[in-house]
Amino acid sequence: MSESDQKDFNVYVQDDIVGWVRASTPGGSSRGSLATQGSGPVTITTANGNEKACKYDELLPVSQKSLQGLRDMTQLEVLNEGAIQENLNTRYHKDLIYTSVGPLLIAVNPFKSLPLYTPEVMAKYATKAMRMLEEPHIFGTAQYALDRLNDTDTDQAVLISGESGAGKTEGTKICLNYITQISGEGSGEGKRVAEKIMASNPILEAFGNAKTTRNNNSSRFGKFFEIKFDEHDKVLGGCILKYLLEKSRVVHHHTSERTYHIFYQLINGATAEEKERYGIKTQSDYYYLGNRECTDPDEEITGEEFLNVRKALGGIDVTEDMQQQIMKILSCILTIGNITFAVETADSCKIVNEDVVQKVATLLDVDMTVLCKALTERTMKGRGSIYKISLKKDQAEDARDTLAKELYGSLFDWLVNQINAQIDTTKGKRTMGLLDIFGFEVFDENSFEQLCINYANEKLHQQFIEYFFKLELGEYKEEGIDSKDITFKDNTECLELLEGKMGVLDLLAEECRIAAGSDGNWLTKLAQGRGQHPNFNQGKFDRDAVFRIQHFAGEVPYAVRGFLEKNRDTLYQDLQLLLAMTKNNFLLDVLKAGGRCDLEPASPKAGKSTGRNSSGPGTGSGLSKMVGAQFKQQMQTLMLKLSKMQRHYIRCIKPNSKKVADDFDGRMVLEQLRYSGVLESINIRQAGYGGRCSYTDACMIAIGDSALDMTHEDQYQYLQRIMEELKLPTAEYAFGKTKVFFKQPDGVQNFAQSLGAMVVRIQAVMRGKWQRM
Ligand code: AD9
Ligand code: MG
Repeated sequence: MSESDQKDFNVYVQDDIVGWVRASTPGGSSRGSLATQGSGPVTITTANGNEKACKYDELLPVSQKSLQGLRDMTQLEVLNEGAIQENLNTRYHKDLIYTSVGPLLIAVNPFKSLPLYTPEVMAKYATKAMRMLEEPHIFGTAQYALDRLNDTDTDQAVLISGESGAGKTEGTKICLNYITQISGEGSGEGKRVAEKIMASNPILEAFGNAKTTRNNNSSRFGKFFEIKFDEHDKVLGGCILKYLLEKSRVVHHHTSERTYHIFYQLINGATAEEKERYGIKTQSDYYYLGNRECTDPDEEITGEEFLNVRKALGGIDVTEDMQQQIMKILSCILTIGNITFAVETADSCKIVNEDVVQKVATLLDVDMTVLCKALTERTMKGRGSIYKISLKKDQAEDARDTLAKELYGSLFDWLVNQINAQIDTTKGKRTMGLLDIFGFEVFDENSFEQLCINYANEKLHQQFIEYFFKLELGEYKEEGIDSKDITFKDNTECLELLEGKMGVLDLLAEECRIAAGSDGNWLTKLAQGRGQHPNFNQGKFDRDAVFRIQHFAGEVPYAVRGFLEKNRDTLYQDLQLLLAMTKNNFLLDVLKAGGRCDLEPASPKAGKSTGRNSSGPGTGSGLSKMVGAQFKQQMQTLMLKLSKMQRHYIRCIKPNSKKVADDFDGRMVLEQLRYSGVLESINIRQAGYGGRCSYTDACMIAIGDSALDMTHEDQYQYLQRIMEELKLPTAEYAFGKTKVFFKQPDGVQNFAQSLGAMVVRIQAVMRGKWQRM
């Protein structure tokens, strides 16, 4: 490789290939040849003959090895975003969807079925020696975590992240399947639990997933699956923690999206008798299903899917009787959506279709008159008195939708509890966690849900940074290795803005406690208190007010409208009391699971009363859970848990937005690599030392067990002489206090292999020359 204009341009030239145009230039990055020379603007001719204008300093050196598609990208001779994208691209087109970057696994969604998960492949990764030689694989990561569980007695966590449709849930299932197959057999109990854990998947997907524009099977909640092992490393039990189910989808979805799969499964799969019993109609009869027939063949749901879900429910001991009750609740939710209201006076409304309300009352097993009142009136508490106000049409519609969302949210919680009751154990000795949680999101319009999701991603990113960077630097420091040039981007400032004292979430909770609180007032306070924060950008202050937050993955504009209501998640007392009146014990159990069984009048749960909130329409008669505060608490608990675990990261990448096979959109991939911190982790690995081992281990490789008899000083002397003999450039290695560090040592998983290669050289040296040393 010749180098040209190195001094000025830092661009490699081989033949006519000069480098990369950065992805930020229109069209994304691509290999190209230089059409014009110069220090300023130049023209690049790309492989497909197109010409691109760019600046010389926008060019990046090309990697020749990236065209080979290396398994571990830390071995690329040039590590930059172009090389990484090309390496992934090369592998993707060979159906090699897994690639490592040191300890990190990147998984590119193939959007097609590959023979990668057969029992034969599984068996290969279950053997340590074999695994080292195999291609990177999610089984490899799962097995490595299992090995660490055995060897170190430390709880392990596999953290799977990526944007919607990138393959997190599929990846989680593949991991779960592997773990339960490898560690689930043996005792009868282990097998039983493993089966139940696997049965939970179709249930969670039916009730928690829906078709969105980005993913036909999008999970609308986050989950952390904990698998517990006994002292023989066999699966003993487990537990699912769920985060933020998107309840609003029950009552509203975009026309090109759908609500939860279970509703369509019910309609297509219930028997004629069940349909008759619970008044189940067809898709076009329900407002919550968009009042439309299924026209897209992709969307067709067969009755068989419902049978599968029912079978899975049976697998976690949801009896036939309970299943009937679940169908009744689902039918009730759909029927609730069909209740309509008409304006009566400026301040009141009336129910248009009482026959529908009657059906709902029957399905809920409550009194029809009480139901009508709960939908059209609200009980308020004033200074010492209780009175009723009429609801306007839109308020009544809100009350109706809240009822539906509440029932569905509680049903989902009940199902999770039911799964947990079947698999939970107090006996587990060690734990392996699997996290499948929403990736960073930015839409045209971003609301409270995106704020929570992006906050969760900031928390995870912080741990990721800590794991990769702070540990890395910490080790250099401990070993006395110079690391002054190694820097990394930290996101503590953004987190401080979001979760810190009087930060975004604090101020939101504060505003929600005020009866006259409003989205606009919250924004004003936010701008007053946090206007100077480097990650806060004040946007518009009009009706569609927005503010912007600079997240680690980019700036996101949030539209403030609806934040307070979503954060309060209030179930008004009238509706609570109505539900409490049901004669249906199963429904009562479900409501309890949803945490709405506290029927003391008007006692906001999370939002401790400030005395200001007892009379207004905002929170006056509701049970407020303060979603944001709860989520913050959940995240903090999760992070604490994860911080005590050894973590393994899998970054899922969506190769194109069309959701099709064999289509690699380089620009989209790069964006995700940047969001997920992969580029940063590569930078630090390249800047530092990729591999290391203790003096003792290094000596043992060379002379076997007799190394154990050597003093530390002798080991150091010995290794120094070997390095000299091998004529390794001094920039290639460094001696720490207890370890020797290698600049290009191939990442942790290939470490042993590369040492093996070194041994051959060391032994050759020793055979010939050691005597003379
Ligand atoms: V979301 O945030 O829940 O919307 P996920 O979970 O990241 O998203 P999911 O796992 O559901 O994405 O994957 C989306 C689709 O990609 C799946 O339905 C499959 O059709 C496809 N997929 C994902 N991973 C694989 C795989 N390893 N092999 C084949 C896959 N297809
Ligand atoms: Mg998912």
